[in-house]
Amino acid sequence: MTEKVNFCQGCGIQLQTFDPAKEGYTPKEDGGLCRRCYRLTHYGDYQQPANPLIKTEVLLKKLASMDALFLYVIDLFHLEESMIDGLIRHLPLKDIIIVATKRELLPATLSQHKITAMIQQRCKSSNIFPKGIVVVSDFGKDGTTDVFKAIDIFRNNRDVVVFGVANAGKSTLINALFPHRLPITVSQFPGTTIDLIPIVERGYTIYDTPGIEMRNHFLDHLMTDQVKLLQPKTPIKPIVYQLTQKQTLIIGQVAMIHLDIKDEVSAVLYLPPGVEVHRAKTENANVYWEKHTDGKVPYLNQKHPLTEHTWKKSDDKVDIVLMYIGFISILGDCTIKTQAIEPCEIFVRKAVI
Ligand SMILES: Nc1nc2c(ncn2[C@@H]2O[C@H](COP(=O)(O)OP(=O)(O)OP(=O)(O)O)[C@@H](O)[C@H]2O)c(=O)[nH]1
Ligand SMILES: [Mg+2]
Repeated sequence: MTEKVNFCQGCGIQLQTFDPAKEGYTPKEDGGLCRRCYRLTHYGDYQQPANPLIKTEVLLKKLASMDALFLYVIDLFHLEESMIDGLIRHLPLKDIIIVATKRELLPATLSQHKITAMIQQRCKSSNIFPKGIVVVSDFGKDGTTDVFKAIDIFRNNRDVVVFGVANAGKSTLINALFPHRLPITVSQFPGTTIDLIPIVERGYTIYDTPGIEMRNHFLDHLMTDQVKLLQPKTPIKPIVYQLTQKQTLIIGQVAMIHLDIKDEVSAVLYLPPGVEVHRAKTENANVYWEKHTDGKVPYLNQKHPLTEHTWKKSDDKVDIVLMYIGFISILGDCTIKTQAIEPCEIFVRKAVI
């Protein structure tokens, strides 16, 4: 007789009742959730899995072997962080629909047309040509009809795979699509879903999948409270600075952005409300950095060295992207030099808003 294997309905891990120290433990044989999901859901108590159960390469290979419609979930506020390097190489010839989440975090004045164009342009530069783009908002609740419509048009009798980087909002989206089901566990921490979760609904199977990790995740270097502060739940209120001469924006304890301004520059900050920004004359910035940044949000649990970069400003309006934090739009003539502690990646792109 073969033993029945149960899987956690929150994260997809195989359940076991014999070793509380190991992953997938549940005290009850038929409990729907592992202890990690139970504690996360009921007490907000996060425990990082010891190892990702499925390594990214293995996961991508598995996805490549599936004949399915692929819903690629991207986080609109973290568009760049949502892009998967070499996606088309990993998943060649797949039918892909982009589902862009967290729309409500961006300004309400940004039109649907502009958002779609921005996604299309970013995808094109990575050779991704999706069959369709659906924009959802408000934890997936606003936009489910459009997601189902896209599935119905492009599924062609196949199953559906929901994939994307960690924290993009894949599980939240699936919970919004099927609100009558026991919810899949979601959290502010990357790596919540740890194995494929098949959901049979509407005559097909839709799979939730673990986040694809292409890089060292900045959030993994932060204390728990910091991770929460960087995950906005309500629209971002842009903050505008009019700047002249040599000015530096100091972002928490992670980065300095030095602007050498010709005439006048406007800097629009799209950052989560908890992020602490200090503005200083560039000549005073290093002193402030040395003496006053301790404990400024975001801060890391360890000291890290600063890396420096000078950027060529190709357009009049560019965004300085602080990966996993937010971005700063710069309009006007200036040179940009950035200094950031190592896990905090920065780069400059053509402005998206
Ligand atoms: N503001 C906002 N936050 C969202 C939205 N959708 C998801 N989130 C938040 O994003 C975080 C990650 O959501 P998850 O659904 O767990 O993301 P995931 O892609 O399943 O992540 P992994 O399982 O780690 O790969 C959580 O804090 C969610 O509350 C949204 O539409 N708006
Ligand atoms: Mg998930």
